[in-house]
Amino acid sequence: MALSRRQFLQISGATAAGWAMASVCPNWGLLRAAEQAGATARIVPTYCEMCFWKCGVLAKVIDGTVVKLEGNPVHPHCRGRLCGRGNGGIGLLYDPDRLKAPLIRTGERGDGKYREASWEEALAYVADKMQVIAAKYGPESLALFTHGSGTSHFYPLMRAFGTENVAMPSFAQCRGPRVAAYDLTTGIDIGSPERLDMPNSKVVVLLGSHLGENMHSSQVQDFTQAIDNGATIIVVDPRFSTAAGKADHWLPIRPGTDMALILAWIHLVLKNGWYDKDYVERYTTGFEDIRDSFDAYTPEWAAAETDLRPDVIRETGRIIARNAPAVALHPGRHVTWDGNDVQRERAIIILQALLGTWGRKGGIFLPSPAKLPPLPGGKAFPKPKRKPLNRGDFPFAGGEGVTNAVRASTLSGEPYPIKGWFVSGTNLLATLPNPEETRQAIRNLDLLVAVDVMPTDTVVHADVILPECTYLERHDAIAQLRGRELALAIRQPAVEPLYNTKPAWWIARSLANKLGLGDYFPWEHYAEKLEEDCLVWDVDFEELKQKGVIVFPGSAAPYITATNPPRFKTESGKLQLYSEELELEDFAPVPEYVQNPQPKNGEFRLIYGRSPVHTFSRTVNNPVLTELFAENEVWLNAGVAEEMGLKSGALVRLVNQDDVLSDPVRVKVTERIRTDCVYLVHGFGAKSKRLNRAFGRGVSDQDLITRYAVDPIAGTTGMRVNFVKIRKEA
Ligand SMILES: Nc1nc2c(c(=O)[nH]1)N[C@H]1C(S)=C(S)[C@@H](COP(=O)(O)OP(=O)(O)OC[C@H]3O[C@@H](n4cnc5c(=O)[nH]c(N)nc54)[C@H](O)[C@@H]3O)O[C@H]1N2
Ligand SMILES: Nc1nc2c(c(=O)[nH]1)N[C@H]1C(S)=C(S)[C@@H](COP(=O)(O)OP(=O)(O)OC[C@H]3O[C@@H](n4cnc5c(=O)[nH]c(N)nc54)[C@H](O)[C@@H]3O)O[C@H]1N2
Ligand code: SF4
Ligand SMILES: [Mo]
Repeated sequence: MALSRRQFLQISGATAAGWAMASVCPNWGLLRAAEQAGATARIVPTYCEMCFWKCGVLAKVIDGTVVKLEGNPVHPHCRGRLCGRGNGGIGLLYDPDRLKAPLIRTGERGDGKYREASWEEALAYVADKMQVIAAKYGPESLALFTHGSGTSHFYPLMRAFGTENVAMPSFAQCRGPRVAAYDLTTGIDIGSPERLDMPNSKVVVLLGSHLGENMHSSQVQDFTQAIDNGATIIVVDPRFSTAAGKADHWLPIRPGTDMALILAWIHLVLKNGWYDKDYVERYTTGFEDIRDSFDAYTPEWAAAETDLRPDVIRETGRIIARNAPAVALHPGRHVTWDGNDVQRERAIIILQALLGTWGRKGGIFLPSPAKLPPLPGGKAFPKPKRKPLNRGDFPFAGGEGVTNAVRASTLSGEPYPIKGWFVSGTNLLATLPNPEETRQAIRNLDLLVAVDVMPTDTVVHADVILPECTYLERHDAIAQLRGRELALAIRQPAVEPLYNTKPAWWIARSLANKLGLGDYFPWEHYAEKLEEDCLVWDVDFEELKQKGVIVFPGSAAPYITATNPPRFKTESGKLQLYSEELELEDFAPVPEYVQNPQPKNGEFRLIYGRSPVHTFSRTVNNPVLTELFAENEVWLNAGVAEEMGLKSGALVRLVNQDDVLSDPVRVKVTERIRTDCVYLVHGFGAKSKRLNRAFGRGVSDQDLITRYAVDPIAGTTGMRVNFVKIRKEA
């Protein structure tokens, strides 16, 4: 092999090449000149917010300018290696299009007309409108949409104000079904990072989960190590993903049919007695109730659903079972696919359990049992008079809230109206399915506040824009990292905030003061609170500031032993194969197959995923990262393209089942995708003209996602249920 499989996935290698190309970044020259002049850089450890993996960053600062970002070698989430996006954080810091001052809207919502305001005026405006809404409709009529580190500042502000309506796309459009399924089945979350013991696995199974494009630093390193160790890699994906390129078995499944494959694997494990009898006996409940439920799901049956060969299903099932428990069967992260997502996740967990992988080497390791002393609770929040709407009617929606339920109440006014949205760190128009519904909901609002770093599509609809400084310019909560070991990591400023921007803690506290809620933020500067937290935890704050991360030695207990059993937090204390909780709510207690609609003639299912150098819509204007990947293309199967007379680079538009027409987009003709779907990298197609680099580049998958399938158990939205036709552009 000319290029080892390891090199292909290498994180820093590709990034370094990218950086060399990225002449747009002025700081290379600066760094070189400074180094030649003998200047030494100040190193400030912090953690990354280019995505939510929270890698440890060492920021090199010369003369008040951040010149380079490197991975912190002792940080468990990156082990010294940042991904391309992490390195590209400088591009965010010095992006000339950043939000620079508080803005108050002067034109219509969405037309982008604003005037600059002082912080005093902008915050007074927000506080006043919040109080008007509370007086007229009650404080519950204000909702928070949030993603990322701002949550720890704005959540207490909202609760203090009297509303529990908090909703997160990272639940409802992402991990929600997985959270609900693990909660119902094991009572323990699989964690972020997911606790897969890939470096010790003999088999790694990825359903979707396009690792290598989905670029989470330590996870990609673990996957690479599994490959290097000679683990058998099984990748199930309708597209020949980067991970499929490393796989021993690529299963190009018909989209929307993964449940059939998983059920067939369970069928094989049960029929052939390949399950771990001792493990099932000791650690699970309900085996007798489920054992006959999978009889009908034969490989032949699944083959017809999945378009995979029955012998391939059998062979991969056998490989998985033979190598158990050292099997890392990835539950996925973005799992809102088709609306039956909690049940699909349940099926994965049942298979993990039958193979005895939970708590076993090479499977799923156990979280660090180490405990930190609890932080003092602070002043109690008032109890809202009305029931929060953020869970809708979904019994297992979870505390992170269902975005669509809040949007629905904003649209209908039922059971009570939501009149104000406070949006922090999420670009709802690019993130929630059916953006037209989002725009309509926004029209119903009396107040839309956006806290952001960039003038995104959602931000330019806000009445008041509060510009946050970037993660390289601020403090945030200390990250508690619970992987194999317990660790703490600090977010602290590498440089002072540029322009007239402020950290979220300052914005939340200042607003609280204006609202008479200052008691909930009993400190002057957030650094004081971090220091107090460290006192409670008996951690040396100075050491944390200096090292960036403190790992608690001896805090790991990854595998089941006689003295270290798995501590499932279910009613039975065991892993619940059969779910009585689901049964009580009239849901199937054992996962069942539900057929999803398939494309009609001339249609393709719209599927989407990640570019390794972008994070959703948040990096599409980044000067460094756009140099590496400027716009998305639509992947189209080569055979289909030939039939249609389309060549790579041709301009087309996509039109969906509801006649929504995309902007023009270039075709990428490839053998690497099935004939029944087309693929887009998510996040492109920005409409905000204030994003000079991103405006008009690529197309938005979200605009074409007018349909979504709500999971009846968790209220999350499956978004891979849309079909498009291809229209040639003249
Ligand atoms: N570079 C980068 N990395 C990221 C992120 C980012 O924005 N940028 N975001 C992070 C976040 S928050 C998340 S949640 C994760 C998301 O990343 P994943 O959890 O990996 O997301 P998936 O939707 O599982 O993966 C997309 C893959 O699913 C395939 N696919 C589409 N339909 C089907 C199907 O029906 N069956 C199967 N088996 N495969 C299908 C697509 O072809 C694509 O390869 O990525 C994380 N990592
Ligand atoms: N069609 C489709 N929809 C999806 C997905 C998909 O793949 N396809 N992925 C889903 C998934 S997995 C997830 S997790 C969600 C993610 O959804 P979002 O979190 O909404 O993702 P982004 O588009 O990155 O929006 C992040 C926003 O935060 C802003 N921001 C960045 N840094 C900061 C900061 O430091 N402070 C503040 N205040 N703001 C900041 C950015 O400018 C941007 O406006 O989207 C979901 N929606
Ligand atoms: S995976 Fe990349 S973007 Fe995400 S936190 Fe780590 S370095 Fe930052
Ligand atoms: Mo996500």
